[in-house]
Amino acid sequence: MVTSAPLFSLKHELDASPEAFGELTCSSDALHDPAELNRRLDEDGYLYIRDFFNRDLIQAGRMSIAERLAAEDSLDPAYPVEEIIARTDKVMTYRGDLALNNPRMDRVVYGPELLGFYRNLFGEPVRHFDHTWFRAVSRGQGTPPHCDLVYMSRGTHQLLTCWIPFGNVPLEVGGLMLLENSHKQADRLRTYLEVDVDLYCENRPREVEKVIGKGGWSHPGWLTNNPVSLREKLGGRWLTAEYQMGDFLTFKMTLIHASLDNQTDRIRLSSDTRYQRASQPADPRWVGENVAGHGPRAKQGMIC
Ligand SMILES: O=C(O)CCC(=O)C(=O)O
Ligand SMILES: [Fe+2]
Repeated sequence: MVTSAPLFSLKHELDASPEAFGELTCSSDALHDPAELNRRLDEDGYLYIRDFFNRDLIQAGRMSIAERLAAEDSLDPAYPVEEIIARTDKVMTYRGDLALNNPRMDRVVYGPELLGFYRNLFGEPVRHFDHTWFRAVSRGQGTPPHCDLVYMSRGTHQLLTCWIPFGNVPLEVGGLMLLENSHKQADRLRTYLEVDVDLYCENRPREVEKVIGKGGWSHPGWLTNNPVSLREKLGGRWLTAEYQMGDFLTFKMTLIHASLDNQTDRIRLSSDTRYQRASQPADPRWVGENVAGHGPRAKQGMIC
């Protein structure tokens, strides 16, 4: 991985020294050995599988997004649509709407290849959440450090996220990065990991007004806005890769992750979706045709 130019996350310049920054370990060699995959998943908290999907499938998903972005006039007309170059006045991050009613996207994220992978990994029938998280990240934007548990802890915690790039993502375009061994720091992160972003304190009028009155969040779910000082505190390295179309990354609910900032006008496209054993309970916020998500139906008051 060549890191000659400075890299940023949430506008903080990352420490690119070998103690602080490194490359994800690829597990494609163990693809057909579920015992070994599970051993690595427990040890590392993630599996990075390169070259898994047929690129035509990813390219088809990518084009479905390109067409929608072009139709809403988010792309710079000076470039071919398939290059997915943003108009400079467009700021984008989370764009779940782009994956709604999108068969070419569903074909990738809920297709037989990926479900087969999880079936093998879990060793029994699996299910996925019915919501597809999708991101179209424009210049200067990135995702703050967090664990996914705080957004989806009302069912089994033996749930895995799958992050799929829909386009090649060189470092300057800003892909996902994982904090090495952070899944082994659950004791230190206990207060944070107990957060459920849809709970609120009904005995605190300001919180009730924010969550129920204004539809806001009691807690954003982020651990911090400073990936550099977080790493200095917790240790480990920020791990990432020069992702290629066809790759995916899967990881545990308690593994800290964030993204590099996009330093280009190319929009970074990626999905993140969730998979678990079918025999275990699923978080009801993410199940069904019209999911509750983090909307009003998901909010639960408690006395704090
Ligand atoms: O793609 C990103 O920037 C964030 C993705 C993420 O948080 C996830 O995959 O759980
Ligand atoms: Fe996440």
